[in-house]
Amino acid sequence: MTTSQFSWIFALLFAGASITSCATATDPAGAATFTGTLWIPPAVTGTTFNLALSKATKALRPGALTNTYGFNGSDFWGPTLLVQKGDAVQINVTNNLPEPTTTHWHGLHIPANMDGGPHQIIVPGQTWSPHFQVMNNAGTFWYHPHLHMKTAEQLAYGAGGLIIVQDAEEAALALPRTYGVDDIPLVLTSRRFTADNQFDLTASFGDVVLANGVIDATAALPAQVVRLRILNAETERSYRIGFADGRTFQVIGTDGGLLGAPVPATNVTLSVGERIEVLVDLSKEPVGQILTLQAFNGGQGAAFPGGATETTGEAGSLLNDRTFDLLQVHVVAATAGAVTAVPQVLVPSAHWTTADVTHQRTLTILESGDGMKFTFDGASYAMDVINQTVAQNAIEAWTVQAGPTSGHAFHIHDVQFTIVARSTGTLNSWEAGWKDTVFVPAGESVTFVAQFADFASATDPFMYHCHMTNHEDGGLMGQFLVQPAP
Ligand SMILES: [Cu+2]
Repeated sequence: MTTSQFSWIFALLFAGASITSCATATDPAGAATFTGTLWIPPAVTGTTFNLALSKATKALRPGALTNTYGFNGSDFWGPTLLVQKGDAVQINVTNNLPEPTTTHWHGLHIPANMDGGPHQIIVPGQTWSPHFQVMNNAGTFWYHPHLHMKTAEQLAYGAGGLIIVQDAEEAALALPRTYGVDDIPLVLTSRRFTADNQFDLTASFGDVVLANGVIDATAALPAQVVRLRILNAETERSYRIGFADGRTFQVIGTDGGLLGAPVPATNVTLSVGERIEVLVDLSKEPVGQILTLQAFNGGQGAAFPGGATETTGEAGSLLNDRTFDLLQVHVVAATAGAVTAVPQVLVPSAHWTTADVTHQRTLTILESGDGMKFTFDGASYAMDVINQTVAQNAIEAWTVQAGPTSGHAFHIHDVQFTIVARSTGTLNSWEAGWKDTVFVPAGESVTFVAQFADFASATDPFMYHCHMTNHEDGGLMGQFLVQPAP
């Protein structure tokens, strides 16, 4: 299906919805609010993809346009790459910015020199053309800049996009999978605005929610089982996502793909870089019904990212320590062939356990200085230093220990892992799924197990880092080589 067909279907949906009143989302600033329509990034298919990153402007608030970045002419964010497991793909990434960038394929299991980390720099005017086989299972992944010390800024301007991997196992399930209709991408972030409507890049926590780049977003969703693919694309904030009416939804997938079976939940916490797929049953909702997806971030305490009480300054936000709206859903008529039941069984996986482990290591996050300086074991990121060396095919347990005052969203490239332990002894039920990013709360540790198979290089490292982009840019990143098996 082409992009224009997607847009056309979505336009029809909205035309049929007769939306007369869209109460605006919470606006704690008390400023004028818009009635936004959730933008669905165009989906592109095939095996050769062209991405061009350029400066743009977007009308986000009354008055001056906001300076943004976007791929392929978008005024914020980029197209969704829809790829098939097993396909050999090439992606031509052209940098039209006046500064260097990189494009990292977050969560994909690919060679280090195709990964788009800090070493694969694309200078202005240049096109970088990585190629790789899609080996991941069906799931929701994403691409974003990874240039050292520029990741937070370039991502904040809007340089990012989703990657949806499809495979035969997912296709065989009775799941909603019509992109933009009953299979909805939802990219959550927030921004603070300066008086002249520009993103305030000194703020680690925004004052205004952007859902797919839209303020006060509303979405017309059909009265049937609907799938949301949610990405936390924040700088630092976590989201405790649930519905205002407390309804139960089903978690069906995590970072690396589908769970073995749906897990019922009324709220799920997503830290920066994490994805989750959920099914929401709207089949019994009357057309015209309005639901609100919210972040239940109040009362979580100062160690929760976004839980501090201050409203101004670098760590302050008007959204801190409160419940706020993410998306308003307007229920419209069901589509033909609607999914009306949640499958009982999804995709069983054989997960790693501690019994499989051939090597273990511990990373300790140290806090120092003015409270914004974090390192792994005292070593700030350096492009020419290899911090860890892993033997190809090793099955390793990594324990990440957070310091006493700040939690971190730990992300490792190359692999999908299984979380086997938290120091609190409590794992959330949906954490049984494949993961590439995990929140490590202040003072706690998390242990995961992964196999470092397929790709090795004596020269090209993979990254591990905190995905809170300001922490990452501040040096909370390391790199590892996977040494070829002898
Ligand atoms: Cu961090």
